Parts: sequence; structure tokens; C-alpha cells
Amino acid sequence: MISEKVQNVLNSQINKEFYSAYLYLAMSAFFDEIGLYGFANWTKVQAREEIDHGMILFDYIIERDGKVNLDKIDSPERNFENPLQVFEKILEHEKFVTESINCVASMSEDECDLATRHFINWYITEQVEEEANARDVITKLKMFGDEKASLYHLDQDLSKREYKAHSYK
Ligand code: OFO
Repeated sequence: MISEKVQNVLNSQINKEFYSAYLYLAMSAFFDEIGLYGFANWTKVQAREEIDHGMILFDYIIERDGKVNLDKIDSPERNFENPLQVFEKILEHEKFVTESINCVASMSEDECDLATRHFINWYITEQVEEEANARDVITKLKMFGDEKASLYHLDQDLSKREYKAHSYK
């Protein structure tokens, strides 16, 4: 059994993960519209990973005999300008998610819920990777400036990302 406080932060985290999926899908649609199909692929794969993140939390709450509460998912932003601006938004969003995950960790400590504290470590590690991935693309985009050939090559690179189902066990 989990405490109500831990249950609430876990449910709220499910909502954030599904919102993340929506946000990445909106970004993917934008990249598709402007013909950057590799960027569209990368963000679409990320959206699928975000759904996995939400589902892992969903399964965990049930495993701990808690109650899943699914809240409404906000509409994602859709006014995007260019790849650099999108990836800066990604980094900003992932930093926000990292803070939220850290709050789940500290709440589970406050509630002496060591199982949740252990469970959430998977997300803590995942967030380090997600922020680093966004930062990596930002660095490259800043380096290229308006150089179309380099953007084309980066697009080719991002088209190689493949979806692999995430699981924490
Ligand atoms: Fe689920 O990590 Fe991104 O948002």
C-alpha cells in the first residue's frame, strides 16, 4: 500500500508523462510539415517513450495496491518556429520533468516509502539522459547556424533513432 501523498505525486507524474508524449507529437507534426523527417522521427520515438514512462507509473501504482487517477491532459503548445527553438523547449520541458521526478523522490523519502524511492531511481537516471540528448542536439544546431547541408546531415542522423520499449524491471 502507498500513502495518499505518494499516490498523488505518482498520479500527477503519469499526467506529466502523457503530456510530454502530446508535446513531442506536436513537435513531430511540426517537423513533418517543414520536411525535416528525421527530426519528426526522433520526436515521434520520444513520444512513444513518454507513453512508456506513463505506463510504468500506472503499473507501479496498481502493483502497490494504490488507486490510479487519470486527470485531463492539457493541449500542447503548437507554435513552433525552427529546430533550435523546438529543442530549447524540449530541454526546458525536460528540466521541468526532472524537478517533478525529484519531488516524487523526496516525497517518498518523507513518507518512508523506500520501495517508491527505489522505483523512482529509474526515472532519475532517465532524466539525465533526456536532458543530455536535448543539449546535444542544441549544441549541434548552434554550431551549424543556417548551414543547410549540416542540418540535412543531422536530420539523417535523427532519422535512425528507433523505438525500444522502456521497462524499469
Ligand atoms: Fe518522461 O521523460 Fe521526458 O518528459
